[in-house]
Amino acid sequence: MTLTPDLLDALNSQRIETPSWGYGNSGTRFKTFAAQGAARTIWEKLDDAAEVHRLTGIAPSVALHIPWDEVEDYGELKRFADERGLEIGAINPNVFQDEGYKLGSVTSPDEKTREQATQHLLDCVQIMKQTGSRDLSLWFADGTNYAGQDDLRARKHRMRAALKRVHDALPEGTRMLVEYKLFEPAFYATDLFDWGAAYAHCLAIGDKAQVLVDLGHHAQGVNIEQIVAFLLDEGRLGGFHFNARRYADDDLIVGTSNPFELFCIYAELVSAATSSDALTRSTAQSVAYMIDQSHNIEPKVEAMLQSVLNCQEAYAKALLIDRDLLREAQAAGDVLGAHRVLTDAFKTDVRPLLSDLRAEQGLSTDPIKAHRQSGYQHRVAQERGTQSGGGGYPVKEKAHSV
Ligand code: PSV
Ligand code: MN
Ligand code: MN
Repeated sequence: MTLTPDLLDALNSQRIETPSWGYGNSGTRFKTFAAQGAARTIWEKLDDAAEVHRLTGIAPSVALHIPWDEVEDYGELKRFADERGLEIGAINPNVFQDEGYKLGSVTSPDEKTREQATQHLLDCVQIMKQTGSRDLSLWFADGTNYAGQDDLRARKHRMRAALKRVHDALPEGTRMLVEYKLFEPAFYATDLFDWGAAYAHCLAIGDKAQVLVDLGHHAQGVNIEQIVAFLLDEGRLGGFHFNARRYADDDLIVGTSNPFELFCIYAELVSAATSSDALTRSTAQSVAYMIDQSHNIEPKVEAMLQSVLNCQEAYAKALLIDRDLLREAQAAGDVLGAHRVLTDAFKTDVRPLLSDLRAEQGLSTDPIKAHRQSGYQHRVAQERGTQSGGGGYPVKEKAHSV
């Protein structure tokens, strides 16, 4: 298989954003394992992200989590990122770790708490302006644990009001990505419990609101690629949080337990990007591809490299689908023939192709090997040591994994 100009163009323009919180220590509710050389500050997290980008060439932006990544001067943070060839990606406001959020943040029955949370979201809009970020990425831990604990419709209205207020404060050319999750930390009802709820809010509040699909946030067996296709077609798919899960929101390395799902998702995106429908096409072309993982026992930088490379492989395979043949088989009602067109692409070993791509780009053909040989991990372990806690999620305050 050779790198045709079209393939080369598409693969050259692939982008995957990495999360600051994937570079620091993190854990489950049982324990945070201290990783040697794990980044302790946002500055070190940016250094690690720059290493992932240097080796892969496709991870030039980093998502921030506020206040975990709070700094005095965001202009300085932006300059620091610029110097490393990075951009600041999505801003993720944290409205789930204050004492006051026990009953919810923007949906809390307490008006003062709602105001505090909404104010934090608005502060994050200011941080977007200072860092050049284009996406405000919203995930809420809000929900209830018992039937009758709170009024479900009232909570919906509170969510809508907060989202609307923040939406209307967004600068032109930016957007809000609304993430849903079926459960956890709330166990009876979650305010943004599925894509339909997120979509309904987005439709009601305005054009700058789009849905974010986190692969870990669905019930077992849900067909995520179908949700993706639907939202693309409606012009409301804003972005992804890539990870892999088996049981709940496990936040494992994307493409490890779910390679076929990841491929099918990319297959929908590739198909939508060339759709004859202008809205579907432009939606597909502006999707934010982000990783949301919490590596608990893996070396941080290597885990992130693996994640980015798994996305690159899935995308490359999706680009190889013979679309004409697929359409023919579908039109002829050839059930298994159509399926085989997809699986032929999925089963193709794209590693030689990607190695050629990297050679073209002047990168090392094997980024993981290059990382292992570079001495980076050894150097940061010497410089940063092994810190318990610190960075990433302060786990004792979390209900489960990230
Ligand atoms: C919690 O489930 C979560 O993993 C969400 O996916 C958020 O995107 C992430 O934490 C960061 O706040
Ligand atoms: Mn997420
Ligand atoms: Mn999650």
